[in-house]
Amino acid sequence: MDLQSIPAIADGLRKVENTITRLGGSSALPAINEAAERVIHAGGKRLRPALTLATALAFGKKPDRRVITAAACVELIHAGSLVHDDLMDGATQRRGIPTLNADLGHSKALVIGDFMLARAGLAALTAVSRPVAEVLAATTVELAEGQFLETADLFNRERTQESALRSITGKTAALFRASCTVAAICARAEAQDRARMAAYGERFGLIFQILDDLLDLAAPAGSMGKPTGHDLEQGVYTLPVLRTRAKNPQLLDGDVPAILARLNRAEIVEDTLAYCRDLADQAASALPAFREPGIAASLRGLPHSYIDQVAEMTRRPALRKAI
Ligand code: GRG
Repeated sequence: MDLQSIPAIADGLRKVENTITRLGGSSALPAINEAAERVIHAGGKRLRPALTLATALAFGKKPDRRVITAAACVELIHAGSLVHDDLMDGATQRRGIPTLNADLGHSKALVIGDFMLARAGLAALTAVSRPVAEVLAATTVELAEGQFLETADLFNRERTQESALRSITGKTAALFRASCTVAAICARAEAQDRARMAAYGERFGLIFQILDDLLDLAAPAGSMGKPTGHDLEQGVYTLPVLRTRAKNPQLLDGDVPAILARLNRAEIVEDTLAYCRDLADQAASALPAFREPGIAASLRGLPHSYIDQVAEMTRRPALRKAI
C-alpha cells in the first residue's frame, strides 16, 4: 500500500516539499541553509508527512496551509534527528550521500541538526497553532529521551524488552504518533478521536522501528547498505534480539559473529513478524470512524502492508520501495 499513490496526498506532499525547502533555507546564514537543504533534498520516503496528510483527509479536512506546515515540521524534526543520530553513530553515509558530520565535522553537524529542530518548532508556533507546537515540542523531548535510553543501555546484556520498548516508543513511535495527532488537531477532531489516532500512529511507529531492527539482522547481506548485525556491533540489543534471548539466555555471549551464528534467521523473522502483526491489528482497531472511507481503508491497511513488504524483503533484497 502506497499513501503517495493517492492523488490528494501526492499533491499535498509537493506542497510539503516546498515548505520544507523554504524552512530549511530560512537561516540568515547561507552555510546553514546549504547544509540543511542538502539533508532535506537527499531523499527520504516522506512517510511521516504522508501520514499527517492522510489523517487530515480521513477526517474530511483538506490539507490547507496549516496542515501542510504541520506536515513539513514533522519531516523537519525527523531530518534534524537523523543528523544528530548520524553524529552519535559516527555514520559516514545517509540516504546515499555523505553525512554532515563526515563532511563538515562534528560541531557544525550538531548545530545544523539543532537549527532544523528549532526551525520546526518556530514554524509550528507561528504558522500552525499553539496546540500543534506543544505536541511537537513534547515529541522532541520524547525523541531525546528515547535516544538517551538506548545510549544508556549500549552493550548491556541485561537490557530488558520493556526498556527496549520504552526507548523505541520515544525515539521513533512518538514522531509517528505526532504525525497523526497534529493532523487530528488541525481537523478539530474530537478528543477521543485524537487519542485513537495517536494510538494508531504509535503502534505503526513501533512496527516501523521493530522491522528496521529485524532487517538489520535478517535482510539478505548487502541489501541494506550496511553490514548484517550493525546494531549488535554498535551494542544496541534490539527487541527482536531480546525476544530471542528470552528463549536462549546465552544468546548475547561472545562476539558479534558468534551471536549471529547463534541466531536462527527463520525463527527471528517469524517471531518478529507475528509480534508486528499483532501490533498492526491493534493499530487498525484503534482507528476512529472516519468521514472518508477510501483514505480510512488505506490507513487501516498500511501497517499490515508494510509488514508484508518487509517479509518479502527478508526473502528478496530488491523490493524496498516507498510505502
Ligand atoms: C533532540 C530531537 C532530538 C534528537 C536527538 C538522535 C535522536 C535524539 C533521535 C533519533 C532517533 C532515531 C534516529 C530514530 C530512528 C528512526 C528511523 C527508523 C529512521 C529511519 O526512518 P525512515 O526510514 O527514513 O523513514 P527516511 O530516510 O526514509 O526519511
